[in-house]
Amino acid sequence: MIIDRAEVILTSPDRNFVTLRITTDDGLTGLGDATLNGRELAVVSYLEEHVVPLLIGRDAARIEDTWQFLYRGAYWRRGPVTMAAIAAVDMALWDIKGKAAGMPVYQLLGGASRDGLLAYGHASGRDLPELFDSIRSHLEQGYRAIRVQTGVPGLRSIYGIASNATSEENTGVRYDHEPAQRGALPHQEDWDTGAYLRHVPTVFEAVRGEFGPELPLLHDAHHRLTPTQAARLGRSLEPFDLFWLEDCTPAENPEALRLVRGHTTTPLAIGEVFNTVWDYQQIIREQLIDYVRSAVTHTGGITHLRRVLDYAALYQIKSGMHGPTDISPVGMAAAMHLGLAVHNFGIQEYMKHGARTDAVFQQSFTWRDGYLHPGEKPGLGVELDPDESGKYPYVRAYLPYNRLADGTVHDW
Ligand code: KDG
Ligand code: MG
Repeated sequence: MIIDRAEVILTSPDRNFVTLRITTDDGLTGLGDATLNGRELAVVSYLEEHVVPLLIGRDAARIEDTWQFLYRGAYWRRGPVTMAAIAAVDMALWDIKGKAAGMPVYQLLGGASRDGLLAYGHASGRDLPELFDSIRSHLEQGYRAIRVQTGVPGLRSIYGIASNATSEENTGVRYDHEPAQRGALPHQEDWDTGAYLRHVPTVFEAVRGEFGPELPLLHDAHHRLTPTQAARLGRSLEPFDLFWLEDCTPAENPEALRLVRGHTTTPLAIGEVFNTVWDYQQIIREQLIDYVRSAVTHTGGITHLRRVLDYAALYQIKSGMHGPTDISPVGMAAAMHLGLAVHNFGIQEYMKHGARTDAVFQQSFTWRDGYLHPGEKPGLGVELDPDESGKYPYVRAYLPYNRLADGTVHDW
């Protein structure tokens, strides 16, 4: 199992995806996801220029050693570009190991700890009627847990609200199943924390009134609040029994969560922009969070995220792996295998990809009654169709950003 070839495939079926394909001398292939939303070419270059030459001739079976070699050997450690590149290699090697063993990757990780993975979807609307329709549509699709985002009165467009995204044909703004307006230059959105903090509890009160007390509800604050604002939001949402409040404060300041934690029992989730176990070290040790939000794709692959989750398990902290549409079907499959195997699985984010993406990536996972399962194919269970991927060249696309009413750039 010597690595013979490694190629980076950049394709944009419904959005951009960066995929690494490793081929061994005995003809096995493995896929890894290295998609970094809005910065895709940086990872392509990192892989092509700096990682691929190191892989040729290596033993594909030595996953741990390859991880340590790429991480420690680079001297320049951590960061989203490096860790997405390492993640792609790691996933591809697990895929190959599974195929060589004739087993799905979750079996190699210790076997299934459960029958399926509870998943949540993204409901959103500019106002309550639109939001309720979106929640009903998600329930009809089988979701048993729902993230709730709404427009805020007085703000024209807010990230995470699918229905305020207009079509590419009309506006030149690229819109896909991720509820974001993305474009060849970043789209500017507005933000007003006061208006948001006043509005969100009224939304959850209305949702509980309409859908009852049992439906697990989640909310994402997208890193926009100060510690005191986050504490206030967590407290004001307590009567509505959230499954979690996500990314309440910016990721660079882990101490902020001490203040939040000290004032609210609303469960906290964080980490979709974290890359390593060291980003989590303090907040796990101090028990400042309840859920680890990392994607396999952005946290050094299965090998490293497993390490984060095992550490989290010591403190009764569970997984809540990132799974929006910018995680490719390969990254989603890796998350599903890992989530099925670890004991401290919490919930899996799951947004459906578009039809073009599903044609590029042939997948073997199942979605039944609100639960995901990675399937029983050897490896990760995803194959890439080169004819389909070749139809969709890269399209530059940025995430949006925010400004306050006075023109100040606000936290993401
Ligand atoms: O690339 C950024 C998106 O993946 C992110 O904004 C989506 O916050 C998100 C989520 O929770 O899925
Ligand atoms: Mg998020």
